[in-house]
Amino acid sequence: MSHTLRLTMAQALVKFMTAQKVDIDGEILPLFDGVFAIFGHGNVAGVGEALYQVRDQLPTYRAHNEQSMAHAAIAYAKTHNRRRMMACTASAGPGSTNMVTAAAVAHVNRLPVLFLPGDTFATRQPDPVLQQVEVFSDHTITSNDCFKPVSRFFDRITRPEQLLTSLPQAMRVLTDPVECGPVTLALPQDVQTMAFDYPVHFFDEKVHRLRRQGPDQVELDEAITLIRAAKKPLLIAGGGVHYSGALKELDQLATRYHLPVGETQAGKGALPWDHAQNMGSIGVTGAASSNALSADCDLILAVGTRLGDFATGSRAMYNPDARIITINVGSFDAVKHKALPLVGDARLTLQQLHAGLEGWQPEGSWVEQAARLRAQWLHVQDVATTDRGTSLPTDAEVVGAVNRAAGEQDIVVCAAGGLPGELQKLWRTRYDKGYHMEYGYSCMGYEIAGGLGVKMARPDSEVFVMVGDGSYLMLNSEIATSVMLGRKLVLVVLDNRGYGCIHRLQQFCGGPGFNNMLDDCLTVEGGAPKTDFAAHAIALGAKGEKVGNIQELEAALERARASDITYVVTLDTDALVVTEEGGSWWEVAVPEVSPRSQVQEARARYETHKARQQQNL
Ligand SMILES: Cc1ncc(C[n+]2csc(CCOP(=O)(O)OP(=O)(O)O)c2C)c(N)n1
Ligand SMILES: [Mg+2]
Repeated sequence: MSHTLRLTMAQALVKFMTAQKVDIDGEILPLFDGVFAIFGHGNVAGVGEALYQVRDQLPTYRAHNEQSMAHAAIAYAKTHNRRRMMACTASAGPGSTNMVTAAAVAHVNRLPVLFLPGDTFATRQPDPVLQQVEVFSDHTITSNDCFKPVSRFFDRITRPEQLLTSLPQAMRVLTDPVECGPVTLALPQDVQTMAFDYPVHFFDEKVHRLRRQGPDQVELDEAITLIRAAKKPLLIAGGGVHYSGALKELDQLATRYHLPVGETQAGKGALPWDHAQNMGSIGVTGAASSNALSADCDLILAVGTRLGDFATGSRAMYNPDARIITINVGSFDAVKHKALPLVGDARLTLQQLHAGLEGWQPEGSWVEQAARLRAQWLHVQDVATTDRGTSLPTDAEVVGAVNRAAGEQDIVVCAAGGLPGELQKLWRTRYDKGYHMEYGYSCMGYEIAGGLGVKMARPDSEVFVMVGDGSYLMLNSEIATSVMLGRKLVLVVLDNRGYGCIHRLQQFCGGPGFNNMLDDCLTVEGGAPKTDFAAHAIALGAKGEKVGNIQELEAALERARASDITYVVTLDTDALVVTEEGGSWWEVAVPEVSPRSQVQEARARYETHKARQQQNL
């Protein structure tokens, strides 16, 4: 009996992928749910032929843009809390470099995607081939080297037998709670087609399980001592709470010890909005309640968060005298902000903290202050999201209408523009996966493609994609894919005729309206045309309509819900009005010298905030 199997490198790769399984609460499922592919020279003959052979176990999805198909793969993995994932293959050259931005999105957000870019010939015999970037001084470099800084693991498979050692490493990274992120295997097109006698056991089924690392006893004891000394604690919940599946543990800890909880963009939904300990979002686009508590607390327990500038108000928001404890599965994040690191899986660590805090509780007045601030913030949300009946609604009013239309198990998706701020402040998240925001890279063009990935992961949920005119125009190709695959989305396009949030930021920094809103740009006489987003979506095979106010939007959302294909509702919105309450300073550097007095004034404000920030460095 032969103990080897003669396969091409590409055939071995996809066969190996079909053997990878994951254990989710006792259910064994394929780890890779499919492959997004746009073929071209560099992957059609090798990888393409191999994918065809396994199409029944590992479906191939043809998308319309390499960057956006990878966004869909990212959103898919995020919706599955990194337990299930997709691969993306593209042709050598432009097809592959189109995926580099998406690799960065996956990298920043620590989400697993297997990137399989085609690469130039390893033999180099036909060099230079079509789409080959020639580096004069170094022939080992190809355009796929661009993936290196945005991959957690990179390899170029220049011989078929390299898979034997490379694929286990790739799987380690894709399934490791700390290192999790994009993996790139660059596949020279000739090597994809080369055969090798692979050992049969290489293709044995492998079941991956989430590794849970408990906290170190010394770090745990130190943390418990510190918390016991605190009177005014605040817990910050980040994305790690979701990925660890620590929702129940968070709820129990927060409830038992009356801990106020602020949620980051990635953490939102860790507690349902109506949980008594949920103080709303925290940070630059956070709730006034969480932010006020962060300025006054004596201890911050940061769980599963990178503590990025949006969560910390560029380090100027928290009480500089507060101690910070960081519960994080990775030491890289745990040591930030002069914190006491408590390295470990969030679920296990919260369980052990819970047990160790018996008998402790925060000061009564702190608990009361938190409850009061929470009630005030809920009132702000109510007011901001109520329809004022105008023909130019604010983003907040649209958020309110979509939130009311969304059911218990539905999901809102967003990434860039003014909407992430309004959504973070105002969206009432009913369950853990109800709020899908890509705000690690905040990549314009993630929204629609991301919605597709979410829908593929949760076909029974209605997926509401909220997107600005700018992001829509930047990358909308996957509307066609959503129609083609029958993965229905509801898109709400907020058309304020330009890059509204950047325009406001420009004004805040003392700048004149310049090159952001369409009316402030170089255009032909008569100005930039009015884009008909509904007609555009219809042209791609979706349904679409334009509405004139919130009341009409609510009615259109009903029709959108009833539709069985992707449905686009567009409306004009106010570019200037945003929710003033809540929020905090965000460091954006302002010119030190300028002939404009507005810039000089903005610079003076900037320096005041910088002074406060210094106390927290
Ligand atoms: C790929 C990418 N390019 C540029 C930016 C910088 N940027 C952030 S928001 C924004 C404008 C977004 O416009 P729109 O989608 O219309 O939303 P609005 O700001 O009007 O709410 C820009 C240019 C980005 N985040 N991503
Ligand atoms: Mg806009």
